[in-house]
Order: sequence, then structure tokens, then C-alpha cells
Amino acid sequence: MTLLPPFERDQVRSLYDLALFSLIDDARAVHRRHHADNEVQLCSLLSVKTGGCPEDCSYCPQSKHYETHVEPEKMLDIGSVLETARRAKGLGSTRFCMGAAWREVKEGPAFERVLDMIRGVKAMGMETCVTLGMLNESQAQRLKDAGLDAYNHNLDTSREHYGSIIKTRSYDDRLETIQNVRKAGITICCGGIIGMGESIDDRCEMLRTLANLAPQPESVPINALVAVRGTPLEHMPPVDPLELVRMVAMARILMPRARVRLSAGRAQLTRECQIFAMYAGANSIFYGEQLLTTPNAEAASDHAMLRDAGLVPAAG
Ligand code: SAM
Ligand code: DTB
Ligand code: SF4
Repeated sequence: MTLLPPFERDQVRSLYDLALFSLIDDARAVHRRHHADNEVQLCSLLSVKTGGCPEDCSYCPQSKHYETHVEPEKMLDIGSVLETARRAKGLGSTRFCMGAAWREVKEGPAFERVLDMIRGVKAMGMETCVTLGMLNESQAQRLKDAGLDAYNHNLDTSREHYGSIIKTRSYDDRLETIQNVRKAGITICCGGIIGMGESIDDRCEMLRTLANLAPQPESVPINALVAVRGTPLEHMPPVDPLELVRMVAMARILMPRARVRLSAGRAQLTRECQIFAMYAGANSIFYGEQLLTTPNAEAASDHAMLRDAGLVPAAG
């Protein structure tokens, strides 16, 4: 079966409604057509400016609206960021993603420092990614000129569900930043989160919006909510791991060339479930002890998991 964008609502929902094995069979076929079937990209994450964010994203421990374990910190200096990147590279990561808890980029010394971080990481031969909130076209161009490969900016959920998760910005703000990034010739890393009280249709609609971006995102992180104490979503029940596998398989079918990344929430999955998700089309993981402010799966057990499944880290 070949599906081509733009996708209609029902097409995506019909994929969701397939029996799990049929869905996985289809995803696996797409995966093998477009990717080496034994390679997994290892990406490392570092929060370069933690906490104190003016946005009110209900899932996020870094929002200043909620009392969580995260204390606002000063921006990291370039030396320590490059040191962390070097260590990550030594451990096998090929992509380094730096996050700042900003609503939007503002011109000035902090942005200049991010540009320097990008230049430094790029000079080490790693793929560079940043996630800094909203930005305009000229800021995107400056990031591109510094050597940025990818910009992460998630849609997080469906347009319909968005307003119950975030009130301080709109879905269209999000889409506009994505367009600005695209115009500057930077690749797009854009995905979402499941487990925030959304319906199945919301999940399908989020994937449909992602897959109908033209061109499609090169990288699609699929996060399961990490329910953090103090956030409005702290009491959300954990997502059914098979739902995560289903999302990965659908993302693989709808966005055949994208790297689909098994992202937040991986530490709560068994290794068998993670391997199942990789079989279904996930070919990238966040790797290293920490996501931004919460723990990630252990690096040593990730290596063992890949080895036991006959998978190899992608060369980059
Ligand atoms: N401030 C920037 C922004 O919102 O785009 C960048 C950093 S923000 C932490 C990056 C992404 O992390 C969010 O869009 C969201 O998808 C994900 N994220 C944040 N907290 C999370 C949580 N508790 N569980 C799962 N994903 C989360
Ligand atoms: C993405 O989709 N997930 C990453 C990355 N992009 C920046 C962030 C996950 C954050 C999880 C909560 C935390 O550690 O603060
Ligand atoms: Fe701020 Fe990003 Fe967290 Fe939202 S997700 S509160 S924008 S750091």
C-alpha cells in the first residue's frame, strides 16, 4: 500500500485502526525501503539554559508557572558545553542537541553565545541541533550561517487539543517558526508527546499535520509524557507502551524518509518494547544519562540493548 500526502483525516485514522501486526508489517516494509534496517542514530541532549520559562506548557518542568524540581539556572558557558559535546561524541553520539527554556529567541549576548556553541559543536564534526522556542526568519538565517543542521520545534499535540495544554502561544505560532526555519534551509525536527489526556483522534491529527508539512520534517521525535511533579499533568496515567509503538509505526508509514526518534519516556519502557518500536520504524534515540531536566535510559544498557538486537549506531 502506498500512501501519499496530503493525507485526509480518515486515511490516518484507518492506519491507526489496523490490527497491530498489519500496521507493523506495513511500517516495516516502508522502513526497509528507505533506511538501513539495522542502524540507530544516537543523539545527545543538553539543556544550555534551564528553567524560568515564561510559557505555560502543562507538561514542562521548566515553566516558571509551576513549582517543580527545576530551579532556573544561568546559561552554560561555551567551554562546558563543548566539553559535554566532546564526551558525547566519544561515547558514540553523532548529533548534539542544545535546548534553551526560552519562549523565543532575542538578539543579544545569549543568542550570540548559542551561535558560538553551534560553531564549536559543528567544528567537532557532529550534527548540530538546537531548540530555542520561536524565532523569525533573520534569526533562523543567523543560525544557519553558524552551521546549524537542525531546529527542534514540536507541535506536541493536535490543533484541537493544543489550547488545553498551552495557553501562552498558539498552534499557528508554532507553524510559523517551522516555516521560518525551513526558509533558512535548516532541517526540521518536529514531533510531539502522547499521554497528555488527548484522544486517539488527536494523536492521528498530530501525525497528519506533521506529515502534511511540505516538505516533511527530516526528524520526528515521539515523546511519551514524563509526568513531572508540580506540573499540571503530574497525575496523568502512564501511556500504554503499545500505543507508543503504534505512533512510531504510523509516523514511519506517513513520513517514510524521516528519522523517527524514540524520545522522552524511553526510560520507562522495557528493552523489548524499545526493540519492538525500532522494528516498527524508530531509528534514532536520545542517548546519555539526562534528557533536559529528567533522567534518560542508561547509556551502558542502551549499548547492550542495541548489541543484543543486532543493531548498530549510525555513523552519522
Ligand atoms: N522552549 C523550547 C520549546 O518549547 O520549543 C525548547 C525546549 S522544550 C523543553 C522541547 C520539547 O520537549 C517540547 O516541545 C516537548 O515536546 C518536550 N518535552 C518537554 N517536557 C516534556 C515532558 N515532561 N515529557 C515529554 N516531553 C517533554
Ligand atoms: C524532544 O522532542 N524531546 C526532547 C527534545 N525534543 C528537546 C526533550 C524531552 C524533555 C523531557 C523532559 C525534560 O527532561 O525536561
Ligand atoms: Fe518553555 Fe519549552 Fe518548557 Fe514550553 S516546553 S515551558 S516553551 S521550555
